[in-house]
Amino acid sequence: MVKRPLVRFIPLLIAGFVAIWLFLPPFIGPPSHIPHQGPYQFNSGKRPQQYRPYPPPPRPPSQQTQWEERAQRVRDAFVHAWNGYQKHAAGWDELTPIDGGKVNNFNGWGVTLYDALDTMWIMGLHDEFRDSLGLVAKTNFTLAEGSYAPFFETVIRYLGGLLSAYALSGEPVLLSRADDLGRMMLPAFNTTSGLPKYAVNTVTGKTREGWSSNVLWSEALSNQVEYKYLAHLTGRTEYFTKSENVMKLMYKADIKSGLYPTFWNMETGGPNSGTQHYSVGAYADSAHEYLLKQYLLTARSEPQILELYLNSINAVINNLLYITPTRHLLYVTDKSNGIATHKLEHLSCFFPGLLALGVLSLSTSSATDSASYTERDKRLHLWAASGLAETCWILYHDQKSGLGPDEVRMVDFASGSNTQGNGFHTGPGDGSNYGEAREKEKEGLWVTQVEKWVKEGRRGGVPPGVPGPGQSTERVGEDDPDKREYRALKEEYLLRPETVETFFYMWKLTGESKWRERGWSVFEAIEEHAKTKYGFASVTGVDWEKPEHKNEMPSFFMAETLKYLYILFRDEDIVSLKDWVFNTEAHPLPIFDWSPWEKQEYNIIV
Ligand code: DMJ
Repeated sequence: MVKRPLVRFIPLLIAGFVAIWLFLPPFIGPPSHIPHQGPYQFNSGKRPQQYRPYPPPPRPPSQQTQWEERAQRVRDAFVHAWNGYQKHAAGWDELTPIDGGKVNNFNGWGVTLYDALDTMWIMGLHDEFRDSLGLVAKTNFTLAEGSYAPFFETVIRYLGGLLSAYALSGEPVLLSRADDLGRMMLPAFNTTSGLPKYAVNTVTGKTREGWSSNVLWSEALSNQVEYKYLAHLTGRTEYFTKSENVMKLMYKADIKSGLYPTFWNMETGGPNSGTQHYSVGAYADSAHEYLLKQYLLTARSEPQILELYLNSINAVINNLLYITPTRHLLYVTDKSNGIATHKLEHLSCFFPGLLALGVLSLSTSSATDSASYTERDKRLHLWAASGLAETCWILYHDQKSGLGPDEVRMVDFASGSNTQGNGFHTGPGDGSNYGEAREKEKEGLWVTQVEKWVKEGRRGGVPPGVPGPGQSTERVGEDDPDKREYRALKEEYLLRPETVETFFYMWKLTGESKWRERGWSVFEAIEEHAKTKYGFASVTGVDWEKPEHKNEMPSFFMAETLKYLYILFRDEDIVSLKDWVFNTEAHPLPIFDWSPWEKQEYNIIV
């Protein structure tokens, strides 16, 4: 009997298919350690439609102008720090710059590399960039049982770094890892309210609290630009919905005063009922930032966010801004249960930059912005930005090293009537004339001074606390530190970016060269006092001729401080604010518009 040839091969074919089905998935699916969540849900096959071309890599500085030469000096500093890290700490989180050692303090996945990737691209360090991709490709973001990745830091540094490097270079492995990490961090949102927990074990999905059982405002509201962009790139709905749920809780909280508290309740998703603390510094800072930045990133398609930003920013201006009595230094402080601490943190020096970004990008006549944004807002925000930026600069300029302290206590208007003899008001319970002191203190509220200035005929064209055109605050205090009207509470400079970040935005907004000059003097001070054989070190003793090194080089130095200085000095607008929004770790993400199916899927009402 003659067998038909095809029929003879059927059992063999079936066996072949079964073998492929059994063995191939581990090689083509997501790494097996990632909790398997099924294949991508591209929402009935509708992938994002608006692909933007990757921008051509920026050219390195031409060295034909003084500023291009200065940009080149910053690039050299970056290379010095990178070489030290690569040689002595590759694969570890951070370099210890005094002894050329290494430390794992952010999950042990090499945070410095992730934070530095996009800066390399922007600086035109393509060999360094390419050489780093191998390590990224191999990373699986696992953690041992009992270890946890802090949600906020992991999102802003690792996820933000990957997404930005992807947006700039188009290297697919960066998006692939961003998607892995984004998914592995999602269990943070699995709480009663949906506010994110402090930290996650990326393998088991277990979560844990941080030092506070409350949710900090900055931790709740510093993931939306990353997760929304990731949702846009991958089409995965849950990236959008989980992160947006935090925004919904903010709208629901309906804070009439506009002052959004620092501490939120994990169970209810509303403000915590205990201490009422308001700040733009630690624990709150980047939440302010993400209100405006979300609005801008998604091409102004979510107007509710702009309203929230303006309400909250105006409340900060009305309640947390003060000036000092003689030097008229404008500063932003925090309040606990109505009592101002009169502390100014280096961290808060991002705030004038944020105001400047608002003034630069919002328009009182555009169809989208003008529903909430008024001429008065614009004027007030510009004044506040100029005055606060001036004070942030003064904190550097007054010090012998030229580097700014991490935290200061400002002299307030009540000083003198209720002091310890050193010019500093000591707060409640330290004298019988406390009520009188509180009244005097209120006089120092910036809005009180602005109102007075208006009533008295607007002398000088700008209110107290704001330098007039061409004016600069004098450096003081070499002979007598009390003349400064502040004293340092933390005398260290931790290589932080906030002040030079603000210089960058002020330069873009005003075009006044003083912001570049100031940036240059900060850079020179960093080179002089923070440079070590292996990299750059945080320092202590900013008002000494020779500050002491601390054995740490935080990853944000290469992500933020050097990047902002570099783009401040470049003559070319290499990362235009028309096209890019910087996350809170200075990772630029491209502005995108939700496509019609996304608006429908995510219920974005325009
Ligand atoms: C950075 O990691 C980020 O800017 C964050 O939002 C707060 N501060 C540090 C640097 O100071």
